[in-house]
Parts: sequence; structure tokens; C-alpha cells
Amino acid sequence: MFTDIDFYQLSDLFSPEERMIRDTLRTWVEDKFLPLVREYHGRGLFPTELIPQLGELGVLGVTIPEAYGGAGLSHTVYGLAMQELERGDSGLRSFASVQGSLVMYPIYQYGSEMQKLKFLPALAAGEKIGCFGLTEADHGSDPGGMETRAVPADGGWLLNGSKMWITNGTLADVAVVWAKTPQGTNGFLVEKDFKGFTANTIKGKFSLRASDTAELSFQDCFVPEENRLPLALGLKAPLSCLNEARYGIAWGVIGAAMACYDEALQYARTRIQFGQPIASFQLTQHKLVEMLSEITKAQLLAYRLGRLKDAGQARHFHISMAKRNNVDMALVTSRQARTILGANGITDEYQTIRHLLNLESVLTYEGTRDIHTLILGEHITGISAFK
Ligand code: TGC
Ligand code: FAD
Repeated sequence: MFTDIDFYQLSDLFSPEERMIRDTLRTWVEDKFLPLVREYHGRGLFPTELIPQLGELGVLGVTIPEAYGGAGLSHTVYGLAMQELERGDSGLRSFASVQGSLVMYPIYQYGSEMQKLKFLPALAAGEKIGCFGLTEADHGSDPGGMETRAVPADGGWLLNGSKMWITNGTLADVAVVWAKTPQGTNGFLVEKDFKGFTANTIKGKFSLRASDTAELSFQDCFVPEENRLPLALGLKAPLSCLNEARYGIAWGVIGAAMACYDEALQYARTRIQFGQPIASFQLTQHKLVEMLSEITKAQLLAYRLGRLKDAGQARHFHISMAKRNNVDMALVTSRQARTILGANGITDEYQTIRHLLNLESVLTYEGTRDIHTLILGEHITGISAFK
């Protein structure tokens, strides 16, 4: 049974609806996801049978208007939803992040009415799955250097190139693919059956194993003009999608940290060494106090950012601070929790090391810690230190 970790009683600041949604998702993760995760993590697969339930729960496209099948709810609710999904596993939250923030968001923000009606309701219900192809093998932190090209062809475009490390890549019915055209960076909705489009699973991951990660390839892949995102021009378009996903991560990793802290606290109370619970040792208590303090600070940061985002005042650098800080917090917290579990803590009998390894991916994707440091540095000094 998940305990509520809310040292500064943030619950008092959420509306009854926000608390109800949080608690519904917390129960679902505990009852439906946790019994499956160990097996799927071991097999390196995403539990696809749960996707219809994710659609019914309304976590695919939380902030997308109901007119297009979304839940039409706030960014704060989206944050709480990501927190509860990631309390299960970062791979579960990644599935929802990509579907909602990286696929539905660009279609809603930059797509035609026809594209919105064709794709958004099915994506919201989990009947269709999407992925987001920005990163390439040679261009990760620097997507502006992308080499995937789209050249005009009769009635559309010919896509050539490849994308790497793509979440949901082999599951996706539609890929939002970013490519350079003679006019600059454009977004294309590449559907699964398009000739010349292939997706292959990346094997041998130690991190985010309960998530599908793939390489996408495009060989003279024809994409009709009606599948180009007409309003997405320039690198700004894909980068704006990242703000949505990064924001969700700032909340999500609090869930991972809660899971690890909860497991370590319960373990410390019952693990006996030298004839007494290790929770009775000062150094163990110091670790637990550090973990709870850092979780509490991260919760306050995410809460305020959510209210700023709901007020339309959150800028991308605000989001960078929360993603950078909260992922750091979760990595340190999960590592401290792992030490409390001793040798037991290196097996999948316990969840902490799975979260710890997942968080290495979360630190890396959606902008590494260094990139967010530089985004903030540029904002503070007015000088770009990227290149
Ligand atoms: P730069 O010249 O700085 O910017 C180009 C244009 O984009 C604008 N811009 C943004 N707009 C909105 N939101 C943001 N976050 C933006 N960042 C930049 C900028 O104002 C400019 O606009 P304009 O009108 O002047 O053209 O571009 P740069 O090439 O110097 O790169 C900047 C940098 C390094 C910050 C950017 O490339 C970056 O963020 N790199 C990190 C790449 C990244 O985060 N990749 C994530 C891929 S997706 C993923 O990992 C999914 S994981 C699965 C999951 O989420 O669960
Ligand atoms: P690099 O950019 O090569 O960075 C290597 C190191 O150099 C890092 O420490 C980095 O911080 C540092 N570095 C780079 N530039 C600078 C600089 N200017 N100053 C200082 N240090 C610098 N991408 C997608 O498009 N869609 C997805 O769905 C997706 N899902 C992913 C899922 C997983 C599990 C993973 C691991 C990645 C995923 N990614 C996805 C890719 C992810 O966005 C990239 O891995 C990330 O942007 C970093 O790029 P890179 O791995 O090429 O590292």
C-alpha cells in the first residue's frame, strides 16, 4: 500500500478534483501495473495490454481539449498524473509523456483540422500509438544539426534519413518526424504502413527496460502533403513540444523518488542488524531525513511550476530548472535508498534499483543535465555557451 509522502501537506493546495485524479491513478498503478512490471522489465517490453486502460483513465492527452478526445484538464493535473505513473516506472510515464506531449501536442498545436480529427481521438483512447522522432545517432543534444531530409515530390515529400532512441518506435501507428526541408525544419506524420519506413528495437538496455526504444529509418519514404504539420516551421516547433514533456518529467521523477524512499523506510524499520532495526542507527536516519527533505523541496518546485504553467507564465527556462533539479533529486534519493536495502537492493525483488537505473535515461533524455544548465546559464547571462 503506497503511503502518502506529503510532508508540507501540499494536498491542502490541490482541488478535490486534483486529489481524486491523483488517488485514482495511485490505486491503478498499485493494483494493475506493479504486479506486471517485474516480468516486463525482465523481458525488456512495455505492457501493451494496459494501453486501453491508460486511455480510459484519461492520461493520454490530459491537457488536450475534450473536443479532440483529450481530458481538457490542467497542467497541474498532468503533473500529478505523471507523478503517479512514474511511481510505478519511468517507462510507464514515458509512454504517456510521448503520446500526450510529443505526439498529440504537436498535432494539436501545429496540425490541420483534418489531422486533429484523424489522429487525436484515437491517440487519446490508446487505439493509436505515436512516437516522436527528433534525435539522430549523430545529433542528440544538437537536434539543429539533424541530417534527415524531406525534399518536395509530386503531391508530397520524400523523406530520407534515420532517427535514434525513439520511445514507442516499434509500437507506433504514427511517427511525428522532424526533417530539414529547403524552407527549414518541418514536422511530418509518418504512418506505420508508409513504404520506406522501418522501425527496429534497440536491444541490451539496462535502463528504461519496460519501455519500447527504437531506431527509425526512412528510405525514399513518400509522405503526402496532407501529412505535413502545416504550422510547424523551424526548430522552435519540436523544441516547444519538449517543454511539455520536460514539465511532466519534473513531476514524474518525484513519483520515482517517493517509491524508493517509501521502500527504504519500510525496509529500515524491519531489517535487524546488531540486534536492532537499522532505522535505529543515526546514519540511516540521516539518509532518510535527506531523502524526505529533497523530495519535499522538489514537490514545492513542481507545484509552483504547475500553477505558473496553468497561468500561462511558465517559460522554457523555468521548466529547465525543475527538470534539472528534480531529476538530480530523484537520482540521489534512489541511490541513498538503494544503500539502505543492502544486498537485497540489487535484485528486482525490490523496485529501487529499477528506478535508479531508469533515472539515468531520464537524466539523459529531454535534454541532459548539462543542456539544462546551459539553457539556464544563457537565460541568466544572456550569453549562449552551447557552441
Ligand atoms: P537555438 O538557436 O537556441 O533555438 C532555435 C529556436 O528555437 C527556440 N527555442 C525554443 N522554443 C521553445 N521552447 C524551447 N525549449 C526552446 N529552445 C529554443 C529559440 O528561441 C529559437 O527560436 P527562433 O525563433 O529564434 O528560431 O537552437 P540551438 O540549436 O542552439 O539548440 C538549443 C538547445 C541546445 C537548447 C536545444 O537544441 C535543445 O534543447 N537540445 C536538447 C535536445 C533535447 O532535449 N532532445 C530531446 C528529444 S525528445 C526525448 O528525449 C524524448 S524522451 C521520452 C520521454 O520524454 O519520456
Ligand atoms: P550527446 O548529445 O552526444 O551528449 C553526450 C554528452 O555530452 C552528455 O553528457 C551531454 O550533456 C554532453 N554535451 C552535449 N552538448 C554539450 C554542450 N554544448 N556543452 C556541454 N556538454 C554537452 N529522442 C527523441 O527524439 N525521441 C524519443 O522518444 C526519445 N526517447 C529516448 C528514450 C531513451 C531511453 C533515451 C536514453 C533517449 C531518448 N531520446 C529520444 C534521445 C535523447 O533525447 C538523447 O539521448 C539526448 O538528447 C542526449 O543526446 P545524446 O544521447 O546524443 O548525447
